[in-house]
Amino acid sequence: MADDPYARAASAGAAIRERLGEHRAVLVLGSGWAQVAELLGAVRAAVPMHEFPGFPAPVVQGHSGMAHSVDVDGTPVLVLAGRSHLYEEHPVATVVHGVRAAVLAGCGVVMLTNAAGSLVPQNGPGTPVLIRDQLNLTGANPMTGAEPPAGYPGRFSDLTDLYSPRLRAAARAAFPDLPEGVYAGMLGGSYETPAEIAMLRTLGADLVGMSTVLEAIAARHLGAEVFGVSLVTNLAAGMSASALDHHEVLETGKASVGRLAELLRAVTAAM
Ligand code: 8IG
Repeated sequence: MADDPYARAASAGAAIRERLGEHRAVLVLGSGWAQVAELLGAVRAAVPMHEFPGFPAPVVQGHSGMAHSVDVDGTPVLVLAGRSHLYEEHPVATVVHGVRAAVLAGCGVVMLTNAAGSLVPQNGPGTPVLIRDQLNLTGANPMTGAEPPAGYPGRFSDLTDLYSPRLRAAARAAFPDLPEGVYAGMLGGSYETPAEIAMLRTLGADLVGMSTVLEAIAARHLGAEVFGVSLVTNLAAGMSASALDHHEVLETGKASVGRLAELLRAVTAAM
Protein backbone atom coordinates (compact mmCIF):
# COMPACT_ATOMS: atom_id res chain seq x y z
CA MET A 1 0.00 0.00 0.00
CA ALA A 2 2.82 2.41 0.84
CA ASP A 3 4.15 2.25 -2.73
CA ASP A 4 0.70 2.50 -4.35
CA PRO A 5 0.85 5.88 -6.16
CA TYR A 6 -2.93 6.32 -5.86
CA ALA A 7 -2.85 5.79 -2.07
CA ARG A 8 0.00 8.30 -1.84
CA ALA A 9 -1.90 10.82 -3.97
CA ALA A 10 -5.05 10.31 -1.89
CA SER A 11 -3.18 10.96 1.35
CA ALA A 12 -1.58 14.07 -0.18
CA GLY A 13 -5.04 15.18 -1.31
CA ALA A 14 -6.37 14.78 2.23
CA ALA A 15 -3.44 16.82 3.60
CA ILE A 16 -4.05 19.56 1.01
CA ARG A 17 -7.71 19.80 2.03
CA GLU A 18 -6.72 19.92 5.69
CA ARG A 19 -4.16 22.72 5.31
CA LEU A 20 -5.50 24.70 2.33
CA GLY A 21 -9.22 23.88 2.16
CA GLU A 22 -11.39 22.87 -0.79
CA HIS A 23 -10.78 24.02 -4.36
CA ARG A 24 -12.73 23.95 -7.61
CA ALA A 25 -9.60 23.78 -9.76
CA VAL A 26 -5.86 23.24 -9.64
CA LEU A 27 -3.47 25.43 -11.62
CA VAL A 28 0.04 24.14 -12.25
CA LEU A 29 2.49 26.95 -12.98
CA GLY A 30 5.44 26.23 -15.26
CA SER A 31 8.74 28.06 -15.73
CA GLY A 32 8.20 31.79 -16.06
CA TRP A 33 4.63 31.58 -14.71
CA ALA A 34 5.47 31.85 -10.98
CA GLN A 35 4.51 35.53 -10.64
CA VAL A 36 1.02 34.82 -11.99
CA ALA A 37 -0.17 33.40 -8.63
CA GLU A 38 -0.43 36.78 -6.86
CA LEU A 39 -2.08 38.44 -9.88
CA LEU A 40 -4.98 35.97 -9.94
CA GLY A 41 -6.47 37.08 -6.65
CA ALA A 42 -6.00 37.07 -2.90
CA VAL A 43 -3.66 34.34 -1.68
CA ARG A 44 -5.52 32.88 1.33
CA ALA A 45 -2.79 30.48 2.42
CA ALA A 46 0.46 28.97 1.16
CA VAL A 47 2.33 25.80 2.11
CA PRO A 48 5.62 24.46 0.68
CA MET A 49 4.59 21.53 -1.52
CA HIS A 50 7.21 19.21 -0.10
CA GLU A 51 5.36 19.31 3.24
CA PHE A 52 2.62 17.22 1.61
CA PRO A 53 3.16 13.43 1.28
CA GLY A 54 4.90 12.32 -1.92
CA PHE A 55 6.13 15.71 -3.14
CA PRO A 56 9.91 15.94 -3.68
CA ALA A 57 11.98 19.04 -2.92
CA PRO A 58 12.12 21.51 -5.86
CA VAL A 59 15.16 21.58 -8.17
CA VAL A 60 14.79 23.91 -11.19
CA GLN A 61 15.48 27.62 -10.64
CA GLY A 62 12.34 29.75 -11.07
CA HIS A 63 10.04 27.13 -9.57
CA SER A 64 9.09 28.29 -6.08
CA GLY A 65 7.71 24.96 -4.90
CA MET A 66 4.74 26.51 -3.06
CA ALA A 67 1.11 25.45 -3.01
CA HIS A 68 -1.17 28.50 -2.76
CA SER A 69 -4.87 28.71 -2.09
CA VAL A 70 -6.08 31.62 -4.23
CA ASP A 71 -9.51 33.24 -4.42
CA VAL A 72 -9.93 33.90 -8.16
CA ASP A 73 -12.96 36.21 -8.39
CA GLY A 74 -14.83 34.02 -5.89
CA THR A 75 -13.61 30.63 -7.15
CA PRO A 76 -11.12 28.83 -4.90
CA VAL A 77 -8.14 27.67 -6.97
CA LEU A 78 -5.23 25.57 -5.74
CA VAL A 79 -2.06 26.93 -7.35
CA LEU A 80 0.96 24.63 -7.52
CA ALA A 81 3.99 26.79 -8.34
CA GLY A 82 6.45 24.25 -9.67
CA ARG A 83 6.41 20.66 -10.88
CA SER A 84 8.58 17.56 -11.18
CA HIS A 85 9.99 16.50 -14.55
CA LEU A 86 11.06 13.19 -16.06
CA TYR A 87 14.41 14.75 -16.99
CA GLU A 88 15.17 15.11 -13.28
CA GLU A 89 14.79 11.32 -13.18
CA HIS A 90 11.61 11.52 -11.16
CA PRO A 91 9.44 8.46 -11.71
CA VAL A 92 6.31 9.08 -13.79
CA ALA A 93 4.17 8.62 -10.65
CA THR A 94 6.02 11.54 -9.03
CA VAL A 95 5.63 13.70 -12.15
CA VAL A 96 1.84 13.33 -11.99
CA HIS A 97 1.56 13.23 -8.19
CA GLY A 98 0.50 16.87 -7.71
CA VAL A 99 -2.25 16.63 -10.30
CA ARG A 100 -3.54 13.34 -8.91
CA ALA A 101 -3.48 14.68 -5.35
CA ALA A 102 -5.39 17.80 -6.39
CA VAL A 103 -8.05 15.87 -8.31
CA LEU A 104 -8.47 13.43 -5.42
CA ALA A 105 -8.77 16.49 -3.15
CA GLY A 106 -11.80 17.55 -5.20
CA CYS A 107 -10.43 19.72 -8.02
CA GLY A 108 -12.66 19.04 -11.04
CA VAL A 109 -10.60 21.18 -13.41
CA VAL A 110 -6.85 20.93 -14.04
CA MET A 111 -5.17 23.94 -15.65
CA LEU A 112 -1.67 23.18 -16.90
CA THR A 113 0.78 25.91 -17.90
CA ASN A 114 4.30 25.69 -19.24
CA ALA A 115 7.04 27.49 -21.09
CA ALA A 116 7.60 26.07 -24.54
CA GLY A 117 9.45 26.39 -27.79
CA SER A 118 7.36 27.32 -30.85
CA LEU A 119 7.49 25.64 -34.25
CA VAL A 120 5.25 28.34 -35.71
CA PRO A 121 7.25 31.45 -36.71
CA GLN A 122 4.20 33.72 -36.17
CA ASN A 123 3.97 32.58 -32.52
CA GLY A 124 7.18 34.11 -31.23
CA PRO A 125 8.50 34.68 -27.70
CA GLY A 126 5.88 36.14 -25.35
CA THR A 127 2.93 34.57 -27.20
CA PRO A 128 0.51 32.46 -25.13
CA VAL A 129 -0.72 29.46 -27.16
CA LEU A 130 -3.71 27.36 -26.17
CA ILE A 131 -2.95 23.64 -26.18
CA ARG A 132 -5.48 21.94 -28.48
CA ASP A 133 -3.98 18.45 -28.37
CA GLN A 134 -0.72 16.73 -27.53
CA LEU A 135 1.92 14.29 -28.72
CA ASN A 136 3.28 12.31 -25.79
CA LEU A 137 6.80 11.57 -27.01
CA THR A 138 8.33 11.17 -23.57
CA GLY A 139 8.38 7.38 -23.78
CA ALA A 140 6.56 7.30 -20.44
CA ASN A 141 2.88 7.09 -19.53
CA PRO A 142 1.26 7.40 -16.09
CA MET A 143 -1.09 4.52 -16.92
CA THR A 144 1.71 1.94 -17.07
CA GLY A 145 2.61 -0.21 -14.09
CA ALA A 146 0.12 -1.82 -11.77
CA GLU A 147 -3.56 -1.66 -12.71
CA PRO A 148 -5.27 1.29 -10.93
CA PRO A 149 -6.67 -0.06 -7.63
CA ALA A 150 -10.34 -0.81 -6.97
CA GLY A 151 -12.44 2.35 -6.91
CA TYR A 152 -10.42 4.08 -9.65
CA PRO A 153 -11.12 4.07 -13.40
CA GLY A 154 -9.18 1.43 -15.30
CA ARG A 155 -6.34 2.27 -17.65
CA PHE A 156 -6.79 2.77 -21.42
CA SER A 157 -8.47 6.15 -20.86
CA ASP A 158 -10.09 7.74 -23.91
CA LEU A 159 -8.01 10.81 -24.76
CA THR A 160 -10.28 12.22 -27.46
CA ASP A 161 -10.89 15.86 -26.50
CA LEU A 162 -8.20 15.58 -23.82
CA TYR A 163 -8.04 19.39 -23.71
CA SER A 164 -11.59 20.53 -22.94
CA PRO A 165 -13.24 22.13 -26.01
CA ARG A 166 -15.52 24.00 -23.59
CA LEU A 167 -12.65 25.67 -21.71
CA ARG A 168 -10.74 26.39 -24.93
CA ALA A 169 -13.82 28.14 -26.28
CA ALA A 170 -14.04 30.18 -23.06
CA ALA A 171 -10.40 31.26 -23.43
CA ARG A 172 -10.91 32.27 -27.04
CA ALA A 173 -14.10 34.15 -26.22
CA ALA A 174 -12.02 36.32 -23.87
CA PHE A 175 -8.95 36.47 -26.16
CA PRO A 176 -10.15 36.04 -29.76
CA ASP A 177 -6.64 36.22 -31.24
CA LEU A 178 -5.25 33.47 -29.02
CA PRO A 179 -3.59 30.85 -31.25
CA GLU A 180 -4.10 27.10 -30.64
CA GLY A 181 -1.57 24.37 -31.19
CA VAL A 182 -0.43 20.79 -30.65
CA TYR A 183 2.12 20.41 -27.83
CA ALA A 184 4.85 17.81 -28.23
CA GLY A 185 6.05 16.57 -24.84
CA MET A 186 9.66 15.39 -24.88
CA LEU A 187 11.72 13.61 -22.23
CA GLY A 188 14.14 16.54 -22.36
CA GLY A 189 17.39 17.04 -20.64
CA SER A 190 18.51 18.95 -23.71
CA TYR A 191 16.67 21.04 -26.27
CA GLU A 192 16.20 19.52 -29.73
CA THR A 193 18.42 19.51 -32.78
CA PRO A 194 17.12 21.30 -35.89
CA ALA A 195 16.58 17.85 -37.47
CA GLU A 196 14.43 16.81 -34.52
CA ILE A 197 12.38 20.01 -34.86
CA ALA A 198 11.88 19.23 -38.56
CA MET A 199 10.66 15.76 -37.49
CA LEU A 200 8.27 17.24 -34.93
CA ARG A 201 6.85 19.64 -37.51
CA THR A 202 6.15 16.68 -39.80
CA LEU A 203 4.38 14.97 -36.88
CA GLY A 204 2.05 17.94 -36.44
CA ALA A 205 3.64 19.72 -33.48
CA ASP A 206 3.25 23.49 -33.00
CA LEU A 207 4.86 23.62 -29.55
CA VAL A 208 7.60 21.63 -27.87
CA GLY A 209 8.41 21.23 -24.20
CA MET A 210 9.36 18.87 -21.40
CA SER A 211 6.24 18.75 -19.22
CA THR A 212 2.42 18.72 -19.20
CA VAL A 213 1.59 15.66 -21.34
CA LEU A 214 1.80 13.11 -18.52
CA GLU A 215 -0.14 15.33 -16.10
CA ALA A 216 -2.87 15.81 -18.71
CA ILE A 217 -3.25 12.03 -19.13
CA ALA A 218 -3.34 11.42 -15.36
CA ALA A 219 -5.91 14.20 -14.85
CA ARG A 220 -8.17 12.89 -17.61
CA HIS A 221 -7.91 9.36 -16.24
CA LEU A 222 -9.34 10.58 -12.93
CA GLY A 223 -12.19 12.38 -14.73
CA ALA A 224 -10.99 15.96 -14.48
CA GLU A 225 -11.54 18.55 -17.20
CA VAL A 226 -8.15 19.62 -18.60
CA PHE A 227 -7.04 23.03 -19.81
CA GLY A 228 -3.54 23.83 -21.06
CA VAL A 229 -1.66 26.89 -22.20
CA SER A 230 1.95 27.39 -23.23
CA LEU A 231 3.91 30.59 -23.01
CA VAL A 232 6.29 30.65 -25.96
CA THR A 233 9.72 31.71 -24.80
CA ASN A 234 11.75 30.74 -27.85
CA LEU A 235 11.44 29.64 -31.43
CA ALA A 236 12.43 25.98 -31.68
CA ALA A 237 15.96 24.94 -32.64
CA GLY A 238 17.07 26.02 -36.10
CA MET A 239 14.37 28.69 -36.43
CA SER A 240 16.25 31.71 -35.07
CA ALA A 241 19.79 33.01 -34.91
CA SER A 242 20.11 32.99 -31.10
CA ALA A 243 20.90 29.95 -28.98
CA LEU A 244 18.38 28.71 -26.39
CA ASP A 245 18.91 29.27 -22.70
CA HIS A 246 16.91 28.91 -19.50
CA HIS A 247 17.47 32.54 -18.42
CA GLU A 248 15.54 33.72 -21.50
CA VAL A 249 12.63 31.53 -20.36
CA LEU A 250 12.39 33.23 -16.97
CA GLU A 251 12.71 36.76 -18.44
CA THR A 252 9.96 36.19 -21.03
CA GLY A 253 7.71 35.03 -18.23
CA LYS A 254 8.22 38.23 -16.24
CA ALA A 255 7.21 40.37 -19.23
CA SER A 256 4.00 38.43 -19.95
CA VAL A 257 2.45 37.66 -16.55
CA GLY A 258 -0.26 40.33 -16.68
CA ARG A 259 -1.90 38.95 -19.82
CA LEU A 260 -1.48 35.37 -18.66
CA ALA A 261 -3.30 36.14 -15.40
CA GLU A 262 -6.19 37.73 -17.35
CA LEU A 263 -6.43 34.63 -19.51
CA LEU A 264 -6.56 32.27 -16.51
CA ARG A 265 -9.15 34.46 -14.77
CA ALA A 266 -11.35 34.28 -17.88
CA VAL A 267 -11.10 30.48 -17.96
CA THR A 268 -11.80 30.25 -14.22
CA ALA A 269 -14.92 32.42 -14.64
CA ALA A 270 -16.20 29.96 -17.25
CA MET A 271 -15.68 26.84 -15.11
I1 8IG B 1 10.94 27.14 -22.61
O1 8IG B 1 12.62 24.56 -27.52
C1 8IG B 1 11.30 25.64 -23.71
N1 8IG B 1 11.15 24.38 -23.28
N2 8IG B 1 11.99 20.46 -25.58
N3 8IG B 1 12.30 22.53 -26.58
C2 8IG B 1 11.95 21.77 -25.50
N4 8IG B 1 11.54 22.29 -24.36
C3 8IG B 1 11.51 23.62 -24.29
C4 8IG B 1 11.86 24.45 -25.35
C5 8IG B 1 12.28 23.88 -26.56
N5 8IG B 1 11.72 25.72 -24.95
